[in-house]
Amino acid sequence: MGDRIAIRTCPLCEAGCGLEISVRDNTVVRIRGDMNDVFSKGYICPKGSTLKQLHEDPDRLRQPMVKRNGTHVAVSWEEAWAEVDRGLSAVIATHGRESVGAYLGNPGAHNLSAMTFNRVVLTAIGSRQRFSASSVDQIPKQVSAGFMFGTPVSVPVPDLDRTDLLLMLGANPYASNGSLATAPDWPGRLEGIRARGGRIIVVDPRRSRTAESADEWLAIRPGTDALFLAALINAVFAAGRADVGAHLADHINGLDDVKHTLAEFTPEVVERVVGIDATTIRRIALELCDTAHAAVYGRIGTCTVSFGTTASWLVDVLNAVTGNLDVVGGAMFPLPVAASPTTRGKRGIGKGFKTGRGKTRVRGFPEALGEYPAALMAEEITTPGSGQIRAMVVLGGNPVLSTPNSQQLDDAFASLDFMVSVDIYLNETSRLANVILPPPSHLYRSHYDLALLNFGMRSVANYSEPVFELPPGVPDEWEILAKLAAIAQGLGAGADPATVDEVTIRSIIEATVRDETCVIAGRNPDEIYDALSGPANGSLRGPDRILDLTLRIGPFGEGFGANPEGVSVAMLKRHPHGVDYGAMVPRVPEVLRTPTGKIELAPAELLVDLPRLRASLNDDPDAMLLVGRRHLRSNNSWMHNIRVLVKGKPRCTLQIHPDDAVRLGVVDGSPVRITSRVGSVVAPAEITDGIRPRVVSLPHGWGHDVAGTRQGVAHEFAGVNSNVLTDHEAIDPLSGNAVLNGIPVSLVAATA
Ligand SMILES: Nc1nc2c(c(=O)[nH]1)N[C@H]1C(S)=C(S)[C@@H](COP(=O)(O)OP(=O)(O)OC[C@H]3O[C@@H](n4cnc5c(=O)[nH]c(N)nc54)[C@H](O)[C@@H]3O)O[C@H]1N2
Ligand SMILES: Nc1nc2c(c(=O)[nH]1)N[C@H]1C(S)=C(S)[C@@H](COP(=O)(O)OP(=O)(O)OC[C@H]3O[C@@H](n4cnc5c(=O)[nH]c(N)nc54)[C@H](O)[C@@H]3O)O[C@H]1N2
Ligand code: SF4
Ligand SMILES: [Mo]
Repeated sequence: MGDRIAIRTCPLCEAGCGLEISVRDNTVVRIRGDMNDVFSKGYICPKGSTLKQLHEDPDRLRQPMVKRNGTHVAVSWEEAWAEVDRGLSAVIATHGRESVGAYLGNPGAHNLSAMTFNRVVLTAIGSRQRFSASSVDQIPKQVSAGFMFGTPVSVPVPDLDRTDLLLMLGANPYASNGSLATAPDWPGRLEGIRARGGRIIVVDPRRSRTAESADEWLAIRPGTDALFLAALINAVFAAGRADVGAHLADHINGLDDVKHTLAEFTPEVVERVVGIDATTIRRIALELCDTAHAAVYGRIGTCTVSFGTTASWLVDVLNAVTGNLDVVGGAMFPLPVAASPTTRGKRGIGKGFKTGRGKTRVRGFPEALGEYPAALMAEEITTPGSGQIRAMVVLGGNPVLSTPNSQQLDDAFASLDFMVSVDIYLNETSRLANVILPPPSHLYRSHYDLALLNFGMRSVANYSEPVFELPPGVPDEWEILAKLAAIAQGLGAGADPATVDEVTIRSIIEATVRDETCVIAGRNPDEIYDALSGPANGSLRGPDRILDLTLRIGPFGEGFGANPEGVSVAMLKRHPHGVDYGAMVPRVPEVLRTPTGKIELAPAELLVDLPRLRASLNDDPDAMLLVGRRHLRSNNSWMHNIRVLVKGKPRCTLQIHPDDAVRLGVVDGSPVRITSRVGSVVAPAEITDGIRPRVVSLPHGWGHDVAGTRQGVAHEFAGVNSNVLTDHEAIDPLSGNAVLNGIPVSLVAATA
């Protein structure tokens, strides 16, 4: 029998590459890049093909696990649900709904079930104790975008394919494949900039692979990007070159405020702490003004730092004042195909964005995007009092490795009355759960990148059908989430996920037809329901049905008859390689959702942190600081059980400059003890001049040698957990994001 070819989008990272999967006798024989994918055109990284190994990994859970006498045993779904019902109901009955916390992990952003049903679980739990990987990642960018442009997904992305100068801070797309700027083959797109005679400047304390391939590498001191950006903006004003462009002139507030509030941050004032000289800062400021198509882009190294929100804000201010915001080849607003906050509602104006609608129980830290800082999860669990978290629901996350002060969180989770993890592995976090509910392998699920395409460099849409049909009795991930929601709501272990699905879609339809700006405003909800659910539309259910609605009311949507050629799930099924509606287009003012209908260049909510920025000018430039890094063959903490991805040279090493190594008496490969305010680990030294002196780098997502997990390969290549060192007290005050880069540490040579 010949091989069957299945086409699907890779769910592992933000690049969203098209995969061509050859299947023979219900087995994957090969995975390669889909040459016909409208966006990725055959590009794939080494992780993409390992969906086969992930699918076949014997350690990947196929059955629910329940902890009995301290060890996890496989049980039937019925037993697992009964256990969840007992555990959750008891905590809710005794301590109330506020005592149930939830943590949502990163893979949920790449997962259609999670994108559509995680919120159903949260609503059913009905507690404000919500945490997610967002606050160890991108929430600063969402907060700054929210205040500037009106929604937390109004994030400008660099128009890589048409820019001639890219200033990139704290990102290493050669390893990460890009983030909050969705496009496959970032490396190829960067090489394209240079091939057309453009320039790339990389700002990074490490000479990353991306820095190596750039025209210029600026080895900034960790945590000082906000000062660097402030000085660049200052220099643009000082040169009399600030010009937002005629296209923005009528749509912007706060230009003078920016000029005045940043007047003190001259290149000469910041150079000592930032570690980049004033002449270079002034030169780059002018280059950004002089180049017709230039873009500034910042990612992890500008977000997961003490001034994450300020740096994220200043990236867009710099784009604006150099005339590069919302222009081709600059930083542009994506136009996602599925309806999103930037396309829904009234065009050009909105309610705007707020934080602080709630405060954490223990220290009164303000909410952002409906959640609290992951760094503060532990204290909410361990501090007694009304509202203390006594149960946790963890959805596709591994916070014991991924969030600050891991040991503290590990202890806190261990002290809970009840914990449930929806996870494919028994790992460092799920080992602490009373019940683990495993979704099926990714190849059993449909897919659409509902979240990441909000940041797409082109308006593309790809829908993937499941590669394999789910065996009977095995629930899809959305069914697990729907049932968990039903149980949290008090409907019991016998509740039917289909009922939750029905209630959910009905309420989404009701809200949609009530929205007078929507293409289906005022339509009969039953008619819309039938159009989505009927046999003529493939009898869609679950996430596919919600997706179909979202696509059909989007800017390119079928509109329930309004635009018969438009996009829908059915239409995308006819186009397995995706549909491409083109490159980004200028979107101001239509994209804005601020109450003024203008871009707010100097929101009061962001200016409040400037005194702290000023104070940081006095920081000791000689302090030893720890930063992280990513590797192309890792994916945060959870792909280390795939042997082809971890074999070879050990990767969990401490990169250290030769001068520091000599001073400490450390040779290549010898163990170094790294100690921070909260913890201490030992890792082998990797001596390299590709790092700034007085900076060391350790990757995150390692430390797989804890007891009680079931990840044989990861255990063999354990490494150490860098988040034992990161400090839960170090939080960006504007967003609640954890500081994961620029951690003060001390080093000593350890004995082997
Ligand atoms: N020091 C330091 N720490 C960091 C970072 C850093 O740069 N430095 N980066 C941070 C960033 S950017 C992020 S996003 C976070 C990530 O933080 P987390 O999301 O908490 O961690 P992951 O390692 O992504 O863990 C994902 C979990 O989901 C499970 N999983 C995988 N696929 C699925 C699925 O389809 N369904 C379900 N239900 N589960 C699944 C995996 O087994 C794993 O347990 O880590 C952060 N931590
Ligand atoms: N292979 C692989 N791909 C991934 C992931 C993965 O774990 N592995 N994770 C995915 C996720 S969840 C995310 S969020 C994205 C992240 O994507 P990126 O933002 O590209 O993340 P990194 O590759 O960690 O690159 C961050 C860079 O910032 C530098 N840096 C550290 N501190 C500072 C600082 O203070 N200032 C400046 N300017 N630079 C600093 C680091 O040295 C590092 O080179 O990657 C995604 N893609
Ligand atoms: S770059 Fe990302 S999406 Fe593309 S194959 Fe690799 S892991 Fe998958
Ligand atoms: Mo992330």
